[in-house]
Amino acid sequence: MRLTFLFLLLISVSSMAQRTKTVKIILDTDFGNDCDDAAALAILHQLAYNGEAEILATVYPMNDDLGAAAIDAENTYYGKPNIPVGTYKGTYEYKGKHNDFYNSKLAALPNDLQSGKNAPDAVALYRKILSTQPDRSVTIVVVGPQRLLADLLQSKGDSLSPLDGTALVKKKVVQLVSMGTEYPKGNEWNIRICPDAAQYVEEHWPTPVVYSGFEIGKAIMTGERLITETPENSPVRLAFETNPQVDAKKNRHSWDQTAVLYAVRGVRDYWTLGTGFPQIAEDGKNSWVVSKGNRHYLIAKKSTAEMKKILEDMMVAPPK
Ligand SMILES: [Ca+2]
Ligand SMILES: [Ca+2]
Repeated sequence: MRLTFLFLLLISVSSMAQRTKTVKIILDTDFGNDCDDAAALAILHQLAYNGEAEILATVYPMNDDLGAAAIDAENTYYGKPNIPVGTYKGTYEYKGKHNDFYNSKLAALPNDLQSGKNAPDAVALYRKILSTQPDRSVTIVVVGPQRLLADLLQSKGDSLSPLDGTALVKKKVVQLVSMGTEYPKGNEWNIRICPDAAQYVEEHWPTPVVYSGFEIGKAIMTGERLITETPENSPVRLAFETNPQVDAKKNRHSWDQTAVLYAVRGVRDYWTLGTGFPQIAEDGKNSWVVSKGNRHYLIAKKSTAEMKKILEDMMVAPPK
């Protein structure tokens, strides 16, 4: 009797392990200012090849016309030229310079968008995609400033959905993963250049939020294998070759890749989760308050060498 029970238990555990749930992702990325965005999108494509992720859309929060074309070029390189790309059409003045370290180079690779002028408004695209998805099914990963998310929450019901933005997010989104803040305190770029949006999102976002803090990606240097293991037209390689912030070995911190990896795979044995919430000041500085709730931060568990291998294997993997 006991043996039968054990046998059944083993069968059910092994079928649970085999069952892979495809995570529906919208990636919100400030492509161009740092090369980790290009690497994060590459990783997301590899996770999509595995069946671990489905890329519903990619959106660009900056007010220039290069980013959307560069994102479309990388999606095209990975064989997915029709993934929708939305771009910011507003006039917010970010509190930090957004550099074009590689967007013009990537925008020159094959892509049919060519310019943000040909891309839909990103908030409208968010509303359109969310309105067509099953309830509580979409994970949003933001690896840039949170302008679009704050605008989405404050959007009104329209022909795409009668729900206002906050109600639409509450109905359709299961989780927000944010590369932002620093634990236990800091002055992280994505928050600092658009602090009012980050404050609004932290206070009003109606689902659980997991922050992959500055310290998580900072510890993991990746990129050096791109030079020897990928072709010259790889958009990820181009981004790392062009970005002046890489180190002598062409490595850069893995801020955005870690957020994407968590969004798709969860904690695994990579991380554990702390619970609390970030207090975000008007100037974007943050400190974390440890308490109960539905805001979390990643805590590193696996060694940085092991994390580097996991991330870099996917950064250099070819298109399928
Ligand atoms: Ca396209
Ligand atoms: Ca970024």
